[in-house]
Amino acid sequence: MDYDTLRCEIDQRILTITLNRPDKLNALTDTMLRELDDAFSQAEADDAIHVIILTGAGRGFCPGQDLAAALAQAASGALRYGEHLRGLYNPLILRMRRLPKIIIGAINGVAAGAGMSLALACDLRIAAESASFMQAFVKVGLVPDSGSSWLLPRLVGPARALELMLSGRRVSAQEALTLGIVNEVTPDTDLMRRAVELASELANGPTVTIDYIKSAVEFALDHTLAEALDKEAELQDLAGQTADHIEGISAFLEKRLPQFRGK
Ligand code: LHQ
Repeated sequence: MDYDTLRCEIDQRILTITLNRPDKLNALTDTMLRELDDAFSQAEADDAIHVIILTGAGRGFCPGQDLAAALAQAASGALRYGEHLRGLYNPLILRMRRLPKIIIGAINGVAAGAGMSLALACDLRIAAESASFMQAFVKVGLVPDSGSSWLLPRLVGPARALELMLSGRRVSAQEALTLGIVNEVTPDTDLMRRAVELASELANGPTVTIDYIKSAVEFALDHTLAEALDKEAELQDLAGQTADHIEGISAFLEKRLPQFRGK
């Protein structure tokens, strides 16, 4: 995985994708969006990758769409935003949500606009103490996009989501923890160590089942209880046929730690 705007490293079944335009706090360009989509697509196909960490180089996570590029496109009339979103952002967000592997956002700095959406599209978020979150769209006269209108209310409830969207204010990592936007906050210097520790736990777990758990929650969020019960039964049927399930029960009965193999 060799890219212009990303750094990708694979170690111990963990792929770390680092957004890499630190001078612009990793603002999203068309190239970066295409490269991100490609990296996630390759991660999906690669059996050697069990968990993905998404982070940013330098002091920012991602401040959203590169506004200079957006202005150039808008001024030239070359591309309407709707077309831009449908062509590049929306497929990426859907790919992340549908990817049968856990994505951990290691939020190292400010996540604003579509950069916050990108953070929200991860399955779990660990934030550095100095990280922050902004629904910055309103500040530039735009509506929340790239999934924010769907993802944020589900995390914090509609009233809090609206308040953040209407004010565009900056939310600290600590407040994000209280609101339920992030799972945990670490000292800045500990962020990647903790993200890798969590990723390792997951990568060494029953990964097939872990992927089913992700898809069960994703499914339940926009289906009825009856449909979710049926989905649980379908997925439990599959989980019950994995070698890791047999290993989990055997380890319990033999009073030892399980050795999961992701099968
Ligand atoms: C940037 C950006 C940026 C370019 C910092 N672009 N350069 C819209 C259109 C189409 C389709 C898709 O979706 C969207 C939705 C969006 O995502 S709209 C964008 C929403 N985001 C924003 O409005 C955030 C804009 N950025 C800021 O408000 C600030 O930069 C924050 C609060 C994030 C950080 O502030 P500071 O820590 O004070 O850093 P800074 O402002 O000095 O930025 C550092 C550099 O990064 C600077 O470049 P320079 O060459 O002057 O040093 C900024 O221009 C650049 N940068 N965000 N989105």
